[in-house]
Parts: sequence; structure tokens; C-alpha cells
Amino acid sequence: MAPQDCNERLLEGDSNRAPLALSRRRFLSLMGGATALAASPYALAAAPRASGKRPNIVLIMNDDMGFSDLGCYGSEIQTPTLNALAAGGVRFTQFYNCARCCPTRASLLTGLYPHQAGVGHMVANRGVPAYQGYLNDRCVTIAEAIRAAGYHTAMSGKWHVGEQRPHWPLDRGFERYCGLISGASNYFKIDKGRTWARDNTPIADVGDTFYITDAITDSAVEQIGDLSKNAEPFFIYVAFTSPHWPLHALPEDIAKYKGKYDIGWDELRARRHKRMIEMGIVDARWPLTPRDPTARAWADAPNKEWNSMRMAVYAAQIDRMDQDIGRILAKIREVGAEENTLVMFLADNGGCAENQPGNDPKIMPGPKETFESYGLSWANASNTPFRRYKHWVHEGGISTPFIARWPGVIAPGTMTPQVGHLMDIMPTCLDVAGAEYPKTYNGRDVTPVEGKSLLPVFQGRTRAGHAAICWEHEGNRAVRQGKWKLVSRFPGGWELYDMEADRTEQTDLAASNPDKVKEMVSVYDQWAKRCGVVPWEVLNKAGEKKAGEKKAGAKKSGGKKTSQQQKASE
Ligand SMILES: [Ca+2]
Repeated sequence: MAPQDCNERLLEGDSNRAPLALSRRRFLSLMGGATALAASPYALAAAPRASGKRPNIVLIMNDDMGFSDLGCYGSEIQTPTLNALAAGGVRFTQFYNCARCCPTRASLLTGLYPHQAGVGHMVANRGVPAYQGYLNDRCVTIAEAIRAAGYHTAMSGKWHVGEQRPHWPLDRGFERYCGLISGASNYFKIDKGRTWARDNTPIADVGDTFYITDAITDSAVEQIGDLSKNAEPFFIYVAFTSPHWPLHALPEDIAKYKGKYDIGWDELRARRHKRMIEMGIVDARWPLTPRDPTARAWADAPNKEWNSMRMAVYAAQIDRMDQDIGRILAKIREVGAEENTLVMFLADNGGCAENQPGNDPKIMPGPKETFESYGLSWANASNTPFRRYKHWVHEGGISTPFIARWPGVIAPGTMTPQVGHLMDIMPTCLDVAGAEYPKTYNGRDVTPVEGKSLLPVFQGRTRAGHAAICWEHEGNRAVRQGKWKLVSRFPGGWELYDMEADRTEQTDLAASNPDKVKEMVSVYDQWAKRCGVVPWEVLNKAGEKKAGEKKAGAKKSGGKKTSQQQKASE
């Protein structure tokens, strides 16, 4: 290992640094929060819908990426496109997702909590309404609601909120679709048990030159070209699978990162943390969490070359996505829509600690024939400075970068600590479109929206925010209420943290604040009841029983699950 050399290389020619320095200065000049911003010309911009043509909306989400993995959030990974997007817009430092692919997508698309939309867990039907495994008929998607208001709609990428017709994108308000209906797949081909589709037609053969990130982008670029020819504005949702496992990247992208992670996860965490503080993404008062107790010190880690390569491929997956987002933004510019388009970017959950059976130190990740993941120790670095991962609702599982750019409305190079959640994106889209969230749709009552519009934040104002935000995934539970966060890792008890003083969740205040705990547990219980949450120990037991019956049935009929089908829950 030659850490010094690598240190230098990480800093050299780092395209992330210039825009960051600019936005930092800009941020400082606007600091003072809402008061300073309210005095800026951007806050005085006319209401968007009063300015003529309603804006287009492009919503981009990626898959299994940690809070610190973008250049504009402290990473060494080269993401010049997203850094520039941030320099032209606003970065949120306290924006939340739902800890896992399916529940996040259900919440994002509907403005509800995932359980209310029928996707309390994943896409398997667990026999209860909140866990039916596809979007129910009591919710509307952004596409359905905004299309009713005269927008054109299209989607490219990972759907993962309904495996079968009639629960596909075109069944839920999108006019055009191309992408992966199901969860994770090989990046160079579509795995057995997974479906790649164009509109309503499954595509069996995606060809020999397929790379999923590029394919999703090709589709989005085509859709922007086509939809921009209409007189009406468009809403386009792009859902990348990058950097979800397997670790599959193109050789030219991997080459940019080969050897850069010889510094190891401990040094990487320290460097990212330092940069995040310098940039104002995290507060210097919050201590960096200790290394995950189940991770080894890098100095003691075996297979360093392989481990370094795992992170290099992960970085390459993000790098390619950033290049491809560059193509999407270039297309928006080419069709003359840049000034009148709101672009948003976020991740569906935090870095993922899951291991893959294909992880083998004798096999370098990257090519089509491999099926590996970067593992817990690197996920720990991705989620710097927070605790835990995808699945859990401590900050490492649910914190996402969130960037929004809208020329003339959002002040460039700004940052906000206002708390937001991805269920806010539905009412935001409707707000900027001048549309109302429907009370009924196709003759059926619609569950009232839970999200709250982010438009005031975009305009530099302080919004009222949520009285409380709640989470439940696989029995992991949390409530965020003002500066307080109550959180529990299944099957453990409640922990209480002061997020202003300790967002890295290091000092549990539950024992010294029993009244606050009691109050917030009551908020959680009422929310869980209202949303149809079934305790995980009950649901999982029922699920295991059902799976057991299925297995017995499959054995009887000679059926056999493929390894890919077994991965279908991911
Ligand atoms: Ca995910």
C-alpha cells in the first residue's frame, strides 16, 4: 500500500473541487438562512406559473447510494454534472428517503407513506392491504395527477412498484416507458426472472452492447426530444439502478479509479468527513461515527487489491451515471428547455452493506460474468458520517443528497438545512404545475397527500414543514419531530437523539428524557395505526409461513427457484 501516493492522486485534477469552492462561497454569502435568502432577488422571482408556460419537471433518482458519494456532498468520486447542477441550484442537507427500493419508490410516486400506497415492504404480496406489493387504487402517481393537469409524462429506468400488468408505468399515468420493471439486474444483460420493457412490451433480447445506465439514459434523451415537441410541458422520471449491486462498470470508467482506494475505508471516511465539514454539509460538532464494529480496520483487512477494486468499480458506476445525467441535461439545453425546467436529483436509500454470494477475492469485480457487491466496510464509508445502512432508519439508511435546479426561482449555489422527505416531491410537482392533488381519481376516493410542497424552500423561504415524519421498514422504526429523532433497530428498543447537537446518533438521550420518548412513541403508534403498519414480527412470521407453503407447492410440482428469483426481494 502506498497511501501517500494515493492521497495525492485523489486530490490531483479533482473536477469536484472548483464548483464546490464556488458554491461554498455562494453559500456563505447567502448564509443567515431564510432571512438572507428572502432578501435575494431569487426569492422575489414571480411565482413560476405566473410567468407564462408552466415548467417542465425532470426527476432523477438513483439506487443504493450513500450520503457522501457525490462530489458536491464531499466525495472524491468525479461527479462534475451533479456538482454543476448543485452550483446552479440548492442542496438539501437533511433530506430523507424510505430506506429501501420499493417503499421509497411508492412514497416518491404518490406523496404518501409507502404502507398507504400498498408497498409497506417489497413487491411480494403479503396478503394485507398495506403490503400487497404494488401501488393500490387509493393512491395516484405524480404522472396520473400531473397528466390530468395537461402535462405529458414519461419514465425511464427502474419501476419496482408492481411486477405484473396492470401495475406497470403505463397503467399508472405514464405515456411512455422504457426500463427495468423489477429490482436489481446484471448491468450488461437482463437476468432471468427480471423484465426489461418498452411501454407495455417486455423486451427479451437487449443486445450485446447493452449497459443499463446508458440504456436508461438513451431512453430519457429520446423522450425529452419527443415530448419537447408538444405545446404542453412534460414530467419525466428517470430512475437509475446505479450504483446498486452487482459491481458492473465499463473498463474506461473503472480505469479512472483503479488504485485510488488503496487508501482504505478508514482514511476515506476521515477525508470525506473533513470535506463535508468544510463544505457545510455536516456540522463540525457532530462526531464522525466510529468504524462499524463489524468492519475490520483497513490495516488488518485481507485482500487489499480486491477490496480496493470493489470500491473503484462502485465509484465507476456513479461516474458513468453522472456522465449520463450530463447527456440528459445537454438534451434539455438542446431543445431550449433549460431555463424553464425544474431538475431534481436524489437517492432511494443509503449505502448498502449486503454481501453477494458471488463475492470472491480471487475474482475482480466489474465484468458481465461477475456478481459482487462492495460490502459493509465500504458502505460504512459511503454513509459518512452516519450510522447503519439501507434497510435501517438510522441516518445512514435514510439520508440522501437532494439537489434541485430551477433557473430564476432557486438561487444558485445555495444549501438548506430544512428537513424534507421524498413524499414532498409529489405536492411540489403539482404546486409548480399549478395543479391540485385530487380528492377522487377514476371515481374512487384518494388518500389525502402526506407530503408538503418544497416550493417555499425553493423560493428561499422557510416553510412550516412536517409536524413529524415517521418510518417503518422491516421493524426498524423512527420518528423525526423538530430537532428530535426517536429510532429503533429491530428488534431493539427506542433510542433518542438531539439532531441539532448530534445528527450522527452517538449519544442516546432516551433514559434521561422519558417524557419525550413517551410522547414520540405515541406519535409513532398513532401513525402506524393510521397507515396500516403491521409489526414486523407478525408480518414476517406470516410471510415465512406463506413462503414455506409456496416452497412445498413448488417441490410438489417440481418447480425450482432460480438464484435470480431468490434475489427478487432486493
Ligand atoms: Ca435501493
